[in-house]
Amino acid sequence: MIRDPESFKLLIETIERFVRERLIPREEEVADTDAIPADIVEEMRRMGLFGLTIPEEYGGLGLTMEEEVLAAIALTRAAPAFRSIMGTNNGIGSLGLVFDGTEAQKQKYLPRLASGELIGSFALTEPGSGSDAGSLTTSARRNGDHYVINGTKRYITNAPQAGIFTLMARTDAQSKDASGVSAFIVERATPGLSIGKPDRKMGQRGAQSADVILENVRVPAENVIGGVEGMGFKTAMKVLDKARINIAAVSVGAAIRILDEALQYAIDRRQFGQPIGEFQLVQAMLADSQTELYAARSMTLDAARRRDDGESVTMEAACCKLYASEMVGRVADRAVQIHGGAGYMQASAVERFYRDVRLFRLYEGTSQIQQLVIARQMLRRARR
Ligand code: COS
Repeated sequence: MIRDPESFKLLIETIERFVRERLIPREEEVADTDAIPADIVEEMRRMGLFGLTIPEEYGGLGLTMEEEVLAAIALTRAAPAFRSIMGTNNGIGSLGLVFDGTEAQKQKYLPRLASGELIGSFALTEPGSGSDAGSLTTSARRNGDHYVINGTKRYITNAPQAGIFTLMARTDAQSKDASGVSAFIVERATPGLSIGKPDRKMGQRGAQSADVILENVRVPAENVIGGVEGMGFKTAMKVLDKARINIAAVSVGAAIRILDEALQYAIDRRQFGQPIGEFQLVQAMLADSQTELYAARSMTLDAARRRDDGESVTMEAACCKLYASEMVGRVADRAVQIHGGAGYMQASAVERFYRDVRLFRLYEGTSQIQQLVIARQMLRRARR
């Protein structure tokens, strides 16, 4: 749902200009330094990009899902690392609070997340628990009006920059499954919390992730999200349902950029006396990419609109994440192929995107987890 087409058009045009004039020219610098330049982060803050999805009453723009998808598509025509720095505040790093936080928790943290003063991060995965998120072992033991948290969280996006973590830990030591998990807001400055060295990844340089290590970290009981124990896994799943539509949109945005690069190369590059884009075998790669991109964009917008209409979209979100993240992998592969040897060189944007987009099939649930979620939902709906 687009609430006010006129002002939304202005927002998208502003984002597109920012991407074209400010972000794309700095992509190589980001890849070389593995960081987003401070002046760019400051501009993002001023533009309100950290609070796109945070409700207006807490200082954000309160975008609907359809608006968020269109904004994400516009933003991710630049290297995905740019989107990553504000991605957690608009997604997994704030949604737990937005969905299930108490009013006091929302008042305390959401305005600072919306302004970008604070970076929010989401800590679910552990060394021994990835796809099987319900088996996590980080423990939170109640001690008076505090919990004492011990454990390690792994591959946590924006951990080096984060001011707060939405962190899932086991409050019921007797349980082994999702039922004993609670969600906490843990502040970075809490004694006993430390951050590992930034991970060295295949791609997405500039989007940092790291371990979060908790050694006897004392967190006030009032920081249990929603104030109720045992609801943390459900909070995490609700967060991921929404975030998966966003990753689908991000995949679409990246695919648009990658295909633009391939198309331009097919026009400029001449072999056998003509632009390679005149050859039917190259045209087939362009056409397949365009078709799949259109399909992914259409389904992502459909899921977003359904969500805005109040439908439960667990299955549709997983369908979009699965299809769009696989689609952008194929598009990136063909773009490298169209570039030939030039596409294998680090100077080319498609080489970098080829590595960057590989992550979309892995995080926020692998393709195989999406298949599992889709099939489970199909069976559940059929049995009703
Ligand atoms: N929304 C709300 N509640 C949900 C839910 C959703 N989308 N999905 C599951 N739940 C609830 C279930 O209803 C169940 O509650 P009840 O016991 O009251 O019925 C509870 O959560 C446990 O669900 P389930 O039994 O399906 O959990 P599983 O342990 O089988 O795990 C998967 C389900 C595999 C789907 C889940 O662990 C998952 O998504 N794993 C991937 C994690 C991931 O994406 N990690 C990426 C890192 S985070 S960036």
